Amino acid sequence: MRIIISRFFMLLIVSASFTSVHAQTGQKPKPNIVLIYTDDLGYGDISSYGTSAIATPNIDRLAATGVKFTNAHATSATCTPSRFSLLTGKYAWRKAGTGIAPGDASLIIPVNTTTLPGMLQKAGYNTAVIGKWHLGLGDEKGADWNGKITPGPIEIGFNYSFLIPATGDRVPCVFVENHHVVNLDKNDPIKVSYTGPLDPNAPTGKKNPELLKMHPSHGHDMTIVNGISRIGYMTGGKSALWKDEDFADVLVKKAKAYITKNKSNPFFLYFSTHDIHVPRVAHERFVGKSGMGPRGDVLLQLDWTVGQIEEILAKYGLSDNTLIIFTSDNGQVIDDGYKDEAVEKLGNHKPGGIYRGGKYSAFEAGTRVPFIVKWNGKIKGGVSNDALFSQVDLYASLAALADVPVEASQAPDSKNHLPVLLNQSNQSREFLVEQSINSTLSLLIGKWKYIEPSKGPQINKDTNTELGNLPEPQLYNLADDPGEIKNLATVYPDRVKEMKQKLDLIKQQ
Ligand code: NG6
Ligand code: CA
Repeated sequence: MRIIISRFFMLLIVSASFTSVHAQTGQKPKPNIVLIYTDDLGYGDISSYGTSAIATPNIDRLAATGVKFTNAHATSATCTPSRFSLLTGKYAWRKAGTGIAPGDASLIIPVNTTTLPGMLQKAGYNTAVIGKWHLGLGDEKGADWNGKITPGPIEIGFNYSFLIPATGDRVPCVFVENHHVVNLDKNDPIKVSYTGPLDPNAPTGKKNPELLKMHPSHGHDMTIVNGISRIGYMTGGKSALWKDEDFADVLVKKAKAYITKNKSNPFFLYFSTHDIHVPRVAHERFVGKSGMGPRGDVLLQLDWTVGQIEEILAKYGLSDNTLIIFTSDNGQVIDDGYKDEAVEKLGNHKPGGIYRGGKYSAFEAGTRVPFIVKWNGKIKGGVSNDALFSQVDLYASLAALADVPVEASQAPDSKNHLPVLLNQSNQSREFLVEQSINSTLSLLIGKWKYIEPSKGPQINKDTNTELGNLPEPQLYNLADDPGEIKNLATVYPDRVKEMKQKLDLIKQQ
C-alpha cells in the first residue's frame, strides 16, 4: 500500500513538474505526427466515404474516431508535384521540373529549402520518411546507387529515411535506407538507364512476355524484376532487388521500428505507402480476398497497414499524443499500365465517388481525396468537415501546432488552417488551386470551380481518364453540380473573368 501511495505522489510530482516546465517556457506539449500518405487512392475507394464496394474497417475506424474531410485536396493530380507541395508548402507548378519524376531524377527539392520536416526538426521533432519517395535523389549527376546516395531526404530535414526511391513500377527496384541501397553486393553494381537498354541480351517485358507474372497494358515493358516488367532499364544489384509482395510488410516493419525507437520523444513520421499504386501485387494473405482482383486486394492490404500503425501507437500508449493524418497524393486510376483486371472486376465500386475524372485530371477526382484526421481525446470523432482544405496548408498548420514561426519566404503558398485541421472550425480556404498532369490549373472559390482553357488532350486513352481539358474556359457550380457536367462559363462570363484574373494573380505571386 505504502508503495502504491508513494508511486501516486511521485506521479503527481512528475506531472506537476511537466506542467510547470510548459508554463515557464510557454511551450505547448508537442504531439507526434503520423502522416499516412497513400498512393492513387480515390475519394470513393474506402467504405467510410460512401461509394466503396470494399470494406476497409481499419480506415473506417480511423474516420469513426476522427474527422472525415469531404473537400480536402492534394495540390496535384499526380504524385511528384503533390509531394513537392506537401513538403515545401509551395505549389509545384511554380517550379519547372516537378512533373512525374523518372526513376533516375536528381533531388528536385533544393537542399537549402526549409521543408516541413526541417521545420519540425527546429521544434525538436525527430523526423522520418518511410515508403515511396519519388522526388529524385542525388545531385545533378544523379544518384550514385553503388555508393553514398546524396543529397536526399536526410539533407532536407529527415533524420531517417527508408525509401522506394521512385515508384514500384520504375527502376531501380531496390530499397534505399538513409544514404545506401539495402543489401547491395559491391561485386554486382547497379546500373540504371532511362534512355536505352544497358544489356542488349537482358530480357524485357516487350521481348519476353513468357517471363511475366503480370503483363503491361501500356508502357512498363522494359526491365523485368520479380516477374514484372517496369519503366526503365536496370542491371546488377540482384541481392538488393525487392519483392513487391513484401512492400507493405517491409514498410510496416520499418515504421514500427522507427516508432519504437522514438516513442519517448516527439516524432514526425511521413509514412508513404506503395499501395494502391501499380504494380498491384498483394501479399498472399490478401490475394483473392477482395473479389475485385489485385486493385481490391492491395486496398485491403492498405487497410491492414493502417491498422498496424494504430496498433503500435496504442501499444506504447501514444494514441492520445499522436495526430494521425490519412490522405492520398492524387485520385484514383483503374488501368494504370498493367493487366491486373482492375477494369474488369470493378463492378459497382465507385473509386472516385460522385466526382468526375481521376488521377491526371483537372476534374475533381484528380485531387479531391480522402482526408482523415485523428487525435484521441483532442478531436471528437465520427464527424465530418466540409471546409475546402489543401494539403499545401499542412506545412503552416503543423508549424502552428508545433509552435514554430514560418518566415514569409518559407512555404509561400501554405496557410495556417490548424483550427480546421483540428476540426475547431469549418472555415474554407479563401481559394484553392488544382493542377492536372499537363499543368492545366483550376481555381476553386467557395462553390465555384474555374478550369482554365487548355490545349491538352480531353482523354488519357491509356487509362481512360477524362482529363478535363477544353480549349475554352469551364465554370462549374460544385454545390449544384459536383459531377462537373454543366459548364456554366457562357452563362456567367463575369465570374469567369473574375476567376481568371484571380488565377493570373496567384500565378504571379
Ligand atoms: C505514368 C505511368 C503510370 C504511373 C504514373 C506515375 C506509364 C505508361 N504510366 O507515366 O503507370 O507510374 O506515371 O504515378 O508509364 S504517380 O502516382 O507516381 O504520379
Ligand atoms: Ca500517386
